[in-house]
Amino acid sequence: MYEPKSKANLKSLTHPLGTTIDRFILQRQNEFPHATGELSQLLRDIVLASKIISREINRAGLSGIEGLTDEENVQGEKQRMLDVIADVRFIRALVNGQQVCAILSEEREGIIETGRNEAKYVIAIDPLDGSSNIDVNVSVGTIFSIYKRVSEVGGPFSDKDFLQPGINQVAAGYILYGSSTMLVYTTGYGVNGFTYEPSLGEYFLSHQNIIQPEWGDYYSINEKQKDSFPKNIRAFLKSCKKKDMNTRYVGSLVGDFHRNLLKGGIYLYPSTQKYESGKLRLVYECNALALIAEQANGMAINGSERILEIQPEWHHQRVPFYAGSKQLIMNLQAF
Ligand code: P6P
Repeated sequence: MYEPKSKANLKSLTHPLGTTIDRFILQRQNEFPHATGELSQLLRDIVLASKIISREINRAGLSGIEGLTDEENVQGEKQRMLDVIADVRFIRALVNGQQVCAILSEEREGIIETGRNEAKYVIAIDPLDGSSNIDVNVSVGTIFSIYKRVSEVGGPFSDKDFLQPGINQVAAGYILYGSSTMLVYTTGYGVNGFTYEPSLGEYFLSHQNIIQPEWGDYYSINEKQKDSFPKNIRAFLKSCKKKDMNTRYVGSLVGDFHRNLLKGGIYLYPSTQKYESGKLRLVYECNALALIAEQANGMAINGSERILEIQPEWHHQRVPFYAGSKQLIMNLQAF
């Protein structure tokens, strides 16, 4: 057995950074004596699909799959080939993994039954958010949200399984396909980030126990429709300008959210003339990011209430979304 020269060596040998995501998931599962391993397997299914999507995205320009299909999705948005590929890959991995009884996807109007009625979880997913950025090589992301079903295990899923407030999520997170591919997730006990090493096909722990800075110098918003923003939002934006804060908006929610999570900042998508209830989706975009934000000591509101406490009425429901550094959100609330 290797005998390190000093304690310090041992420490460097056992430093948690470098732990693979599989080992991390297992370590966390072992902390819960009653854990059956089903949630761990579900997380591994997401990891698998994300590796496949990462590869597809990184070669999109070469394989001619960055373009548009001639289909529209439930959002009324033109579907891109990679939207469809990501949707199919995640659904296939989740169905084969057998840990969910139903799947809600941004790309599909209806909920997908997996035929696994014995499974106790359901998952809501935005397979590829911001995909219009792919052909200009800007980061895009997958967002996922996992709930314990409220319908009876063994029976069919119910719509109610997907209409739970975000506070009920058992796990949530995102994959950011950026300069590197990162997976960031929480099971309610802190937020951890893993960086993908394609040459090894492994994710390694790279950002342990992420805490969002209480302040930040970035605000992320598309001001094109500022004249139709609510008055308090316009007043808040004016105060940001007065403080000479930086505007950073890549037009990809996961990219903007992740930068603000690490550096401090606030992402805003208010109600606008075009999107009266805001553009972002509560169930498979805002709830997952709101749980990450709060678990990292940040905040996420719809203007008046915690995102996580909103009772969803519809699976594709839109809400105004303000998420980021605690002090910035509290300043916004003061307006
Ligand atoms: P706008 C991408 O379509 C998206 O859903 C988010 O990823 C992004 O933050 C937002 O919409 C961009 O919307 O209206 O600024 O183009």
